[in-house]
Amino acid sequence: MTSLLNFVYTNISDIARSASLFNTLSTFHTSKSSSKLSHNFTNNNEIHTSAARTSALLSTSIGFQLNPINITSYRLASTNSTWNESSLPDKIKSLDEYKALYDLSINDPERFWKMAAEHLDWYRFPTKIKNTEFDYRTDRGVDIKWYEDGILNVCYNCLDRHIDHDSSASKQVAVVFEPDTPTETRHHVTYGELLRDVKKFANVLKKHGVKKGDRVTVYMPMVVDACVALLACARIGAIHSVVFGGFSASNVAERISDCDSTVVITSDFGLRGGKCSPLKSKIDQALKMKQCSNVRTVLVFERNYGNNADVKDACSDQRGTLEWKEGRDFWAHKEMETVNENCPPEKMNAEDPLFILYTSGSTGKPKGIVHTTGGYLTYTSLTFKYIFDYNPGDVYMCTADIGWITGHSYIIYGPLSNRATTVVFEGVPTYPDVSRFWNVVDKHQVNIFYTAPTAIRSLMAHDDKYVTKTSRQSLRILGSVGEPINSEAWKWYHSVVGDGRCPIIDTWWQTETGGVMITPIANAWELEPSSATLPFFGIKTQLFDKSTKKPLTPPNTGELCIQDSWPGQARSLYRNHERFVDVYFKQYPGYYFTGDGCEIKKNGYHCITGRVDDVLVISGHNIGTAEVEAALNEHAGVSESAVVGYPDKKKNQGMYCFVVLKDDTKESEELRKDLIKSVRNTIGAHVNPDVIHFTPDLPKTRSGKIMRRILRKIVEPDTSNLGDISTLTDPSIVKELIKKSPRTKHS
Ligand code: 6R9
Repeated sequence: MTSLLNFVYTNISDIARSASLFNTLSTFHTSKSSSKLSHNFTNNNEIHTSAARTSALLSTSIGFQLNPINITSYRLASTNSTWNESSLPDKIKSLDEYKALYDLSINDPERFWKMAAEHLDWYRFPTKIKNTEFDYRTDRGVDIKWYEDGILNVCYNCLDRHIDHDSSASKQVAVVFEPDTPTETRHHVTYGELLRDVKKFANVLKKHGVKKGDRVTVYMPMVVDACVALLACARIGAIHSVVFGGFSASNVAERISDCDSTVVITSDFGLRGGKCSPLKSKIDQALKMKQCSNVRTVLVFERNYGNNADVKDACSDQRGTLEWKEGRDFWAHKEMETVNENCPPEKMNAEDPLFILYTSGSTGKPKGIVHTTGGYLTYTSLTFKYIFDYNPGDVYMCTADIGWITGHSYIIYGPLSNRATTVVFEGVPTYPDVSRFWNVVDKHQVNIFYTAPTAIRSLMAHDDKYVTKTSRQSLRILGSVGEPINSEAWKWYHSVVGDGRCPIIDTWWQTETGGVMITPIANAWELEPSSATLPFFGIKTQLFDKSTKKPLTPPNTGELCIQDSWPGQARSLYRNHERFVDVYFKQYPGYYFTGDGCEIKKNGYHCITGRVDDVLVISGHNIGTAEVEAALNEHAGVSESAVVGYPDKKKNQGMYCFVVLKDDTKESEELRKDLIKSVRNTIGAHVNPDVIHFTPDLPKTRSGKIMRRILRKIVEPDTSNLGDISTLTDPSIVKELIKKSPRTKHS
C-alpha cells in the first residue's frame, strides 16, 4: 500500500511539474494578454496545435523525447520547489507558487492544513491536525478527523470576528439581496445588521428549546433570512438540514423524519421566475404525514418582511390564506421582537457536525451527507479565497440555491468567512428576460460571478444582444460548477459574457467533498475549455481502470478517485456509516471513489467526463454519454442535449439523444441527419445515435442537473414508475417527452 501511495503521489507531483514546463516553454500558454487568451480559445484546432507545438519544443529544449505515457520520465530535479514560509500566502499568483505549495500540501499535510487553519479564529487552536483512515479493511475502518481537539464557532468566524478585528466591518455590506422582481425594494444587509439578526434568531431557536446537536430542518426561498437561519443554527451548535425549496411535501417529510428534526424553519412564500411557491403550505402537508409527528415548532419568516404589505406580486392573492396551527406555528419576525440581542456563540469541537445535506442516491433513498465544523470551514474558506482570487471589496455572486452544497459553501460559509460581499439572488436567469444575470451584474457591480453550465447553455441559445447590450465591465472572474461545461458553452461564456478578458474557473467538486477539489486558480495558470485543470492543495487524484480496477498512469481516462483525506470532506452519512463506506470506499480500497470519470491529459489537466454510470455499451463499445452530448452541443444549431441508452436485443443498448435547439434553429429531417453525421465525425463511425428527439426543454432539477434517471425511464420505456418528479423546474416537460417519444408510441 505504502509503495503504491508513493508511486501515485510522485506521478501527480510530476504532472504539476510538467504542466509548469509546458507553460514555460510555450509562447501560447504563457500568454496572459487578453487578446492572446481569446485567440487561444477561439477554436479547438489551435489548442491542439499549441499543445503539439509545446511538445515539440519540450523535446528539443530538454534533449529527450516526451513520452506521453510515462510522465515520470521527464521529471526535472531543478523543479523541486519547497515552501519556506511559516504561513500561507495571500494569493497564488503562478503555477510555480502553486507547485511549491501543492508539494507541501501533499508531503506534509499537517503543516499545510495547520497554516490553513490559522486563517480562522479558534477558541482553542488544534494541536492534532489530521487523523484519518480511508481503508475499510483496517481495524479502525474508514474514519476521518481533522483538527479534532480544536474549538471554534462557524458563525463567529463568518460574522463577529470581522467586526472584532476591525469595527468598520459592521458597516460593510455582507449580503446584497436581489429579489425575483427587479423593481421590488432590495436590501443591503451589513455585517453588523446580519450579526444582530442572527443573534436574535438564535435566541428564538433557544426559546423554542433548540440545543447544541439538535437537527433543524430549513425549507426556505433564496432570501437573506435563509442566511440568518443557517448562521443562527451554527451559532448555537444546532445542525441544519436544508431541504431545497422545490422539493415536494413528501420529500420534505422524508428528510425531516430521517434526521429527526423537531423544529422546522420556513417562509410563508417564495418567489421565483414570477411564480409563487407556497412553502409554508407544503410544510403543513408534510407535517400531516405520520413520520413527522415529532415536529413541535414551525418558525415562519415572512417573505415580504412585514413592511411591504401592499406590494403586488404573484403571492399577493394567497397572503392571508395560510393555515396556522396555534402552539406550533410562529412568525419569526414576531418572535425576534421578544428576545434580546445578546447571544454568545457556542464553543464547538472541530468535529461536531455543522450540517446535514441530503443528496440523491442511486437507490432512491437520499443520503444525509454530514459535514463537520473545523475542517469544513477551513476548506471552504481557503478555496474561496484562492480560486476566485478574492480581493477585499469585491462583490461576489453565486447563482446556486441555498438548498444545494454550492449555496452552503460558496454563498454563505466561504464568502462570509472571508468578509466578502455576497449577492443572494432569488430569481432565475430568464425572468423577466434573458438579460437578467447581466443586468444584476451591472446593478450590483459584481466582480466574481459563479454559475452552472446549464444556465450558460440556456442563455446562449438566445441572441448575443441580450448579453452585449449590458456593460459587464465590473466582471473580473467567471466560475462554473455542477456539470461538465462543453467547450462551446465555455467559449461563449468566455468571449461573449467575459468579453475575452475574464478567466473561467471550472470547479469540479461534490456535495460529499464540501468544497472545490479540481480547479484553476484565477490568473495563476492558463486555461483550456472544458478542463477543471489541476487539483487543489491537498488533493491527490488517481485514475483507475473500470474493469481491471488497476491504477492508471496519466495521460489516461478512467474512474476518478482521491487518495487521501482533505479537511472539507463529508465524515459520514447521517446515522448510516456503513452506507457511507459502501458507496465511497469499497470500490477502490484505500481511496475515496467519486463516481465520476476523468481524463488526465499530458499537461496534467483534468477533464471530467461525467458520471461513470452514464456509460453506454453498444455493440461492445463503451461510449460515454457525456462525449456524445459534447459532440451534439458543438453543432451550431444545438443549445443542449442529453443522451441515454435503452435496451436493444441486437446491440445491447441503443442510443437515444434528446436535443434542445437554439431559438433560431428549426427542427428538420436534414438537421437530424446532420447531427448524426457530426457525432460520427467527432467520436467515430462506431457511434451512431439511433434516435434524435427534438424537445424545447429537458427535465432538470433546479440545481441545473439533467435528470437522466427520468429520461432513461421514458426511453426504456417504463413510464408507469417515474418516481417523484416534483423536484423538476418544469415537471410538465415529462409528459411532453413521453408523448413525442417514438419508443412510447411503438411499445
Ligand atoms: C458541487 C456540485 C456533484 C456532481 C459531480 C459531477 C458533477 C460538478 C462539475 C461536475 C464536471 C464540473 N460536477 N461540478 N462535472 N465539471 N466542474 O455540483 O455538487 O450536486 O453533489 O454534484 O456534479 O458529476 O460528481 P453535487
